[in-house]
Amino acid sequence: ADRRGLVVWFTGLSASGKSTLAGMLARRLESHDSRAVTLLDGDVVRRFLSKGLGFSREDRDENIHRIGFVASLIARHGGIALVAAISPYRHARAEARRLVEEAGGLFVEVHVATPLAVCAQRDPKGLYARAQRGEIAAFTGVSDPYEEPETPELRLDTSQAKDVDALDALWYYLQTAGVL
Ligand code: GGZ
Repeated sequence: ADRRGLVVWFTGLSASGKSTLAGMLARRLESHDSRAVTLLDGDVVRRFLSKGLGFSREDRDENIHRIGFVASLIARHGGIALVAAISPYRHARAEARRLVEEAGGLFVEVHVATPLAVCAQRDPKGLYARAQRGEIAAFTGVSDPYEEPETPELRLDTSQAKDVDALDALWYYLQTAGVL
């Protein structure tokens, strides 16, 4: 297996299952891999590292740039970073990949491709309902863009599989790709 630093970057809509999968992967890695695992969850990052940033294109790009930078530092030192952020813009994801690869890390982009209708149906925080009523401007998938990855390393749809099965598919990918 490859002992280089590793970044697994989960991109997808709000409520697509990014944080759940990243959290499950973190727990599995902690019992199977000696490397330190850092979880960078958009929700948490926005309370600390990106406090004060909003959801304009400029602010989202800044948020992704910061997360990509931190992930690249972790990768440089041989660690594992798991990122869960909508990261709706292709060019910002590509830049994060470049930062990580320049730091000698491996970058695995996972598109959590749960359909919008399913995410909006789940609506755990009521954000889709509020966005549909026009109470939240620029909400991804409703009134703001999401640029789908064209060639992600892996695509997972959590409406088609139980979370644990999606995790198994991801685990299988990471092992067969030789990154673990
Ligand atoms: C998208 C929003 C918005 C808007 C608040 N658009 O599902 P959540 O609630 O818990 O996670 C979402 C989070 C998105 O932050 P990210 O850092 O992942 O976004 S980005 O990568 O685009 O920078 C959602 C909540 O914040 N949220 N307003 N307008 N999501």
